[in-house]
Amino acid sequence: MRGLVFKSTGLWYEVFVKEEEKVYHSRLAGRLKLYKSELTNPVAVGDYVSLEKENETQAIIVEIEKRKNYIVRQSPKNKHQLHLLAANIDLAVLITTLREPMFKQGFIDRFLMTTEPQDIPVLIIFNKSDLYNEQDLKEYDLLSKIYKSIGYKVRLVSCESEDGIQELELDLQNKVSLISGQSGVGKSSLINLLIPEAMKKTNEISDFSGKGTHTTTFAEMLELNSNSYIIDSPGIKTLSFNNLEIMDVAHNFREFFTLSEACKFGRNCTHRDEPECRIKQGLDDGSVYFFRYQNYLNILEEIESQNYWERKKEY
Ligand SMILES: Nc1nc2c(ncn2[C@@H]2O[C@H](COP(=O)(O)OP(=O)(O)OP(=O)(O)O)[C@@H](O)[C@H]2O)c(=O)[nH]1
Ligand SMILES: [Mg+2]
Ligand SMILES: [Zn+2]
Repeated sequence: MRGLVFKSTGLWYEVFVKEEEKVYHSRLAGRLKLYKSELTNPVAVGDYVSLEKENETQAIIVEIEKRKNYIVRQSPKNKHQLHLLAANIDLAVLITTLREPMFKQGFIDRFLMTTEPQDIPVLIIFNKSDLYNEQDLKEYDLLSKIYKSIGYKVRLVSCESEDGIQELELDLQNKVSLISGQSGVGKSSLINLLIPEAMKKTNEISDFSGKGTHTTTFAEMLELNSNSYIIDSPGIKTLSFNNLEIMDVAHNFREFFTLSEACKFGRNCTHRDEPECRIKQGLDDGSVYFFRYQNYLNILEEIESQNYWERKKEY
């Protein structure tokens, strides 16, 4: 049987088998468990798998189909491991807000480090527009200008007033979209607006934090309509890049990569102290945004400050 993993709780996977219109509560075959792997979990939401039926409700995952793409993140628990967040997605939706929680300046660019290597289209959403003052709206204008000019889609919405939600819904048609973002930005609120039936369920399965909010703890795929799916995911606390090298970062800043053709050292230029660097020229002539360059330098600095031997050590 072939099935689609739509929910993963670590040990168990909920797998939907289309021919039977049925969900199997599934475990991984022992040989698929990855010992000493750098991945914390071998199967993710969005994966297509082969199942062996155990009984009417349970099955064993015996094979994982080749993925079109996937998103990994450094595991929050072990920095030497990568957490596989989702597979086979058509759009990565990053929800941010300029208000509550406070906007982290480098966060968008850090997030893009997880989607760029796989060329996954990204939609950046600024939520909670109902709370923005004039200053915030100006900041939004600047940020949307920056990211649109680089080739990302940007939207201003409010889950409270529902401004921009209809347009956003159109962006999600006929796709599998992964919704991510820091905790509290409104991922679940958005999903509850788009899929009202999801609300009751979310409240049942989420941890109750005691502050009147529900925190999503597992990734889960939900049906928007017959050909559109969205994946809710747990809030991102921090994004670190133990797994990246300096050149990976340089190549994953989209506009830097394009322009680096004109750097003296071409694709090997780190755009810092090299002579005749097109990116640094761009800072002067306005073709490169300082905001992006600054975030770029911050990521490089973080990677370099990690102890080299610790990074290379066997685990
Ligand atoms: N004012 C305002 N509040 C919002 C908006 N969207 C969400 N909120 C509130 O923000 C809080 C957090 O929303 P959630 O949807 O739970 O956030 P989340 O991103 O799913 O958080 P995690 O599951 O912890 O990652 C809730 O109290 C929401 O009511 C909005 O557009 N405007
Ligand atoms: Mg949530
Ligand atoms: Zn350069």
